[in-house]
Amino acid sequence: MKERLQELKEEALKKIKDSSNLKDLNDLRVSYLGKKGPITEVLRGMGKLTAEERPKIGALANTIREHIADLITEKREELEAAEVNQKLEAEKIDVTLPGRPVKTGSRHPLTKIVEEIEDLFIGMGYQVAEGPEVEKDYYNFEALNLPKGHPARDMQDSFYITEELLMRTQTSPVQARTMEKHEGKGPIKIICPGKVYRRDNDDATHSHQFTQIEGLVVDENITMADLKGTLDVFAKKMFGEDREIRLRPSFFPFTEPSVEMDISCKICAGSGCRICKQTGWIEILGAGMVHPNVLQMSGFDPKKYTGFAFGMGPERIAMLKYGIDDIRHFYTNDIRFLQQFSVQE
Ligand code: 2NL
Repeated sequence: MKERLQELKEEALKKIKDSSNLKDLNDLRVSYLGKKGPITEVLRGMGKLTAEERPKIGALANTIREHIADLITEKREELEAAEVNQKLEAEKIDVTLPGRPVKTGSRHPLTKIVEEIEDLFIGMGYQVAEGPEVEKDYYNFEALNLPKGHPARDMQDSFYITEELLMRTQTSPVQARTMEKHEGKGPIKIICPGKVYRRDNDDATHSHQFTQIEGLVVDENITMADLKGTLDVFAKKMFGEDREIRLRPSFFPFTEPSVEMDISCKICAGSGCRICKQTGWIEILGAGMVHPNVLQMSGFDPKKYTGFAFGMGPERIAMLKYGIDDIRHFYTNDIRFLQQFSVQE
């Protein structure tokens, strides 16, 4: 029996020594030290021993058991340490490697132009006003001196939602709403940026959805000279102090008189080129004195109050300023296009 125990001990020690992972080691622990293990098995046969031998064998069995348990613990610590080291080795990071660049976005060129124009007018005491893109026929047309059946309504084929609701075709309804809110009392000095919608086929210069910025000033004694002075400041701040402006007579149903404003062409300095179509001038915006009917309909007394208004397309402004040849670049989000405007701010 003593020999059998010694044999078991040798066998166990060898197996522990050879075990290469924690699972095998645990299996060994269960098999040698467990209730169904070979040592327990040997002890079960102790009944056949003499009273003298019995405690000796018992003591030996216990010593062997403890020895095996100690060795398993020792081996486990060794294997655990090896596992940690292996993990550390495998997950080692080189802190001297350069970091991955963080991709930052940038403001959209159109957003930049709109904000630049907003800032410019805020600097002249204007407030920014916004309104709904789904608009009542009344504010989009009626209140702007475009009654039902007016031929100019065809000029801007619209997306109608119901008889009385449409996608706004201009930002003027925001101005009409603002005037109505003022209940006939001036002054009003606002600019209204936002998306507008027209039933157009998209091409290099047309889009069914685009951006507009309109301005409106209503007060006593506002004249065409105020309009011209304001637009001159705008043109020079936006395109350069060396630019000239000129006003040409035009027509809009909501202004009388109406004008279109050109700026002098910088590319050819007036001598004629492709951009200015050989004229030396580039059309920038439309404007005029607010039509008395428009003032009246929004609750202002046209005998007491006058006003001027203007409207421009930021896409067109940006295209001229940056030499962009296709309006669709603004909406298709080609990263190569957008990144050109991504300067550090
Ligand atoms: C253009 C022309 C214009 C206006 C917009 C306006 C608004 C009110 C009253 C009177 Cl509430 N006028 N807006 C006036 C003249 C021209 O836009 O070519 N835009 C791109």
